[in-house]
Amino acid sequence: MVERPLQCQPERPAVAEEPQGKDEHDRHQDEELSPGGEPEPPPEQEEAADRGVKGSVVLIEGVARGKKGGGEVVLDNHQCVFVSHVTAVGLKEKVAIRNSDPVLHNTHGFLGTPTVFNVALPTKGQVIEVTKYLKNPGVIRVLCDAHPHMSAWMIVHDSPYYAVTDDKGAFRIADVPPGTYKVTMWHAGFRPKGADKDGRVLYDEPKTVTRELTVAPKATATVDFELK
Ligand SMILES: [Cu+2]
Repeated sequence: MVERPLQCQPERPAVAEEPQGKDEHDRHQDEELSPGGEPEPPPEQEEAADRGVKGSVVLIEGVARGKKGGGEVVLDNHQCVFVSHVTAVGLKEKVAIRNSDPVLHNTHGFLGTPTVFNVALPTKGQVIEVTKYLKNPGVIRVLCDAHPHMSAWMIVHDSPYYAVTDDKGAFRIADVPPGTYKVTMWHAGFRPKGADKDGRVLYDEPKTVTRELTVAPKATATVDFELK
């Protein structure tokens, strides 16, 4: 089997012959398209048909007791994007970075300005655990030092009571001890605001919405958030 080297650039489709009857305007449009057709929407703007928002993080604050965190996140460098674009993890839960590509990725996490972890993964299939570097809760911005277009978010929470919304914008957090809590929804921000010096699209500031929620013993409580 021969693998083509992965270039981490949007590739142009191979064109055997010049299409007939196209004017310059059409040709220019073709160049804007990715090989699969329409460019994908940026992950910050993913929205389901019923307007559910994927990739928001829901955090229950101040839960000092309850379940043990058994979560595990593997942040994959796959075809030159981070999978998943938004992840969440509890302190002391396991976090690893994987490279599924035959190119060097350098995964670099920042909590504000300081670096939290910075790992080079030159080899396909390589996995490096970074759990020990995650010492504080917060929102980690993850970038690739080798590829300016790669970015992701990793939210580190102080308890195992968190969730990332699914394709429909839904979430579920199990085994919450009865009580009244603040529940915060975090979203990366979705209004494009230009680009940084490396050409990354920048969005407005991440958004948070906090609600109060009471969980009765052995009952299911629901909470809705709206992004505006
Ligand atoms: Cu990379």
